[in-house]
Amino acid sequence: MGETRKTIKTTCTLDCWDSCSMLAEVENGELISLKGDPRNPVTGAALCEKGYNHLKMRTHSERLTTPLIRKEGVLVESSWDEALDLVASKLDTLRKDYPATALMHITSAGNTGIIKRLDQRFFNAFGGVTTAVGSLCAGAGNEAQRFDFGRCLHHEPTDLMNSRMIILWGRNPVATGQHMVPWIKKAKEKGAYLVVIDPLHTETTRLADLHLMPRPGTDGALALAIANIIDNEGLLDMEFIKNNTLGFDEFRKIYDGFDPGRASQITGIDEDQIIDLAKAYGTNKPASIILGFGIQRYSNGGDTVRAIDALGAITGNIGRKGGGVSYNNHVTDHVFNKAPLTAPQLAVHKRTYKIARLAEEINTLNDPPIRFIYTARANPITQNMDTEKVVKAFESVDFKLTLDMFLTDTAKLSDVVLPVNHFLEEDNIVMPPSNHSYINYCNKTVEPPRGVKSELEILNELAVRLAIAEFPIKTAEEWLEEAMLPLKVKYGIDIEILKEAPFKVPEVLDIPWSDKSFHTPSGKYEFYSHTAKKEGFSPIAEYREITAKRSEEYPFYLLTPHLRGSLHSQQYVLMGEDHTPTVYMNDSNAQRLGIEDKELVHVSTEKGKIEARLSIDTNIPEDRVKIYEGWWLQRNGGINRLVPEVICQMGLLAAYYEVVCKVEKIRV
Ligand SMILES: Nc1nc2c(c(=O)[nH]1)N[C@H]1C(S)=C(S)[C@@H](COP(=O)(O)OP(=O)(O)OC[C@H]3O[C@@H](n4cnc5c(=O)[nH]c(N)nc54)[C@H](O)[C@@H]3O)O[C@H]1N2
Ligand SMILES: Nc1nc2c(c(=O)[nH]1)N[C@H]1C(S)=C(S)[C@@H](COP(=O)(O)OP(=O)(O)OC[C@H]3O[C@@H](n4cnc5c(=O)[nH]c(N)nc54)[C@H](O)[C@@H]3O)O[C@H]1N2
Ligand code: SF4
Ligand SMILES: [Mo]
Repeated sequence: MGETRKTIKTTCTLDCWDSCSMLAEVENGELISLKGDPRNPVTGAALCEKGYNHLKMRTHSERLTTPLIRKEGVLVESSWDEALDLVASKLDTLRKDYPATALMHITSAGNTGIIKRLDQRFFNAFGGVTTAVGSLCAGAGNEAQRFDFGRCLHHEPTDLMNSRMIILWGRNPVATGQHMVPWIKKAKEKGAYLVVIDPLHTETTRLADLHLMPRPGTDGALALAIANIIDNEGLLDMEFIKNNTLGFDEFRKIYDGFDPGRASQITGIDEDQIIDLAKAYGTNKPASIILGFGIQRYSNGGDTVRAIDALGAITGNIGRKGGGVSYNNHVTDHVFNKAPLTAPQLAVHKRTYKIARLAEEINTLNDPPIRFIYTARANPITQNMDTEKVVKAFESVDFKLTLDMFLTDTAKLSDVVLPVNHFLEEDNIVMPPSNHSYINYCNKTVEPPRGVKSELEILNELAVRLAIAEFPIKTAEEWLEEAMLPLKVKYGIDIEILKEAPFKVPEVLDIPWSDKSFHTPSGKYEFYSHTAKKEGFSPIAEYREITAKRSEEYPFYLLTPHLRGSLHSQQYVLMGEDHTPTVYMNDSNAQRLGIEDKELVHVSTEKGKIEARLSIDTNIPEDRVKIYEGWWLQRNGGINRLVPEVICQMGLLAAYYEVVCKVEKIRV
């Protein structure tokens, strides 16, 4: 046998801001190492810890390699034929007895590659099932920027080199998308002033020249006060406002009510600091605002993003090198044709459910009720709100099928579990995420473990068993080629070229909105959005208090942000058996409650109670505590037991951080 060491181009498919271009070293069919592909200048040669950990995840001893079927209450190993025959017969019965909408399709972003959308085609061809609307993630901000700009466009991190000031607002890139960090550091070396606005100390706030800590969910008031001060100081860019925006006078009426004193009362930030920040933002141009998703996980989240967008517009920072209000990046419509993968025209029936109210929807959907839940690339038992209610709702449904690599909390509650490929074991394409505009091919690097199938193979086998003609049997490559046809026709980029190297999406302006041609109905930046009004929202950004109020009984805001070492619940499997969450609390609170560091405590909300281990953190303000999300319920985690199903209407977003709690010593 000859020498077979190869370097194969692939891409991290985790739902991260970065979607790193990767290179895999493969020797004699074994994966030896992973590294970043420097041909993508934004993500470069280094991966994050989770990226390198894909090697361990792929070969983890807990990885599922056999289908499981529930028999007499217990999940037992089965053959593929038995499992697929069972699933096919359940699907067949369902379509005979009900409209196909008796099936609920739950997917999330366990893998961001486009081939995964094929299950939409499958279910549309099956008859049209109950599908999700709304968001667990970024939905409110996406809608906000649709109202303001027409769509979301993100400056590339390389553009931070042109910024004199950077405001990271509710985003923690050191933990959640680290490839922005070198550019932030370089910008600082060039003299940029870095402000971080976050109610918690984080890995990122350590880099800040100024860290402001608003009370959770109050940033809208802060932004309106900044607008007020900028106006009073004569720092408005009237030329930009006049030429490129709609509805400024209405917006002015809103921010007139927010003087620094009022904003200070609402946010808990010193008046002087608010004034200094406003003056700094109004004078240091260009200034870039980089918004995170943390900022909008509240019932007022959409309006918060709209109020902050407006700061970019009143100072003329929009469409400018080194400026902008960057949030998300929707740049690929013209190079990607979803239609072959999703085929919405095939659906005979249509019904939607709000993903942020999953349990409520399962419980109340009728005519037909939900009889079958199909979950892929998602772990709703751990990640959706109000775990207890979700568990009960799942238990009430006749048949649950989960496709995953691990026996997650959701898989564990299912009737059939099918083990699927790791992304390194299959072909796929990943569209640009927020941080850059490169499309990346994921070449299959190695064979999957024996006993594992790709999702496409599973869908193919079910389509044959159910004789679904509109789900023709094709390879991943064939489907991908169809979806990428615009790229080939318009730019001559065929799949073989894409397989070789990261490819920058053509016709994307280096600086978003530099042509001042906004995608709103008026073609202008819209402080006042008729579209928002038509859709039932305030036409202008306004500030409303969140519904969660601290009280004597529940004295703390509970923040549950993302952990650096895991993508949601996914890499917690590397942490061993004990998933008792850590709750971070200020030392004076701990003293008052008579709790020692590392002691077990109860954390409770109106929804539920969990056990957690206390970690004293002097940096946390007295009115809030922090627990990272993602800990597995089956291992004593499950922090969403504490979180009620509160929703932000804009984007139908799960308002995860809108909750108050208490912490108590466990008395034995
Ligand atoms: N390591 C790791 N990386 C990830 C993920 C992960 O789970 N782990 N998840 C990925 C996904 S799906 C997403 S959506 C992104 C999210 O990426 P980010 O938006 O960076 O992360 P979040 O943890 O949602 O929130 C960011 C920050 O917002 C702060 N925050 C909370 N409430 C408020 C508020 O009221 N005002 C302000 N100003 N700030 C607030 C939090 O304290 C937190 O530090 O990360 C992606 N990357
Ligand atoms: N309290 C609280 N809860 C939160 C958040 C928060 O900040 N606080 N953040 C929310 C956010 S932003 C998000 S995006 C959601 C994420 O919610 P989910 O996407 O449900 O969370 P993950 O834990 O990433 O689950 C993805 C699952 O997909 C599996 N998987 C990976 N690749 C594949 C594949 O190719 N095929 C299949 N079939 N499965 C695969 C993984 O093993 C994993 O079990 O969580 C939300 N939940
Ligand atoms: S998780 Fe994000 S930063 Fe880490 S390797 Fe994957 S894409 Fe890159
Ligand atoms: Mo997310």
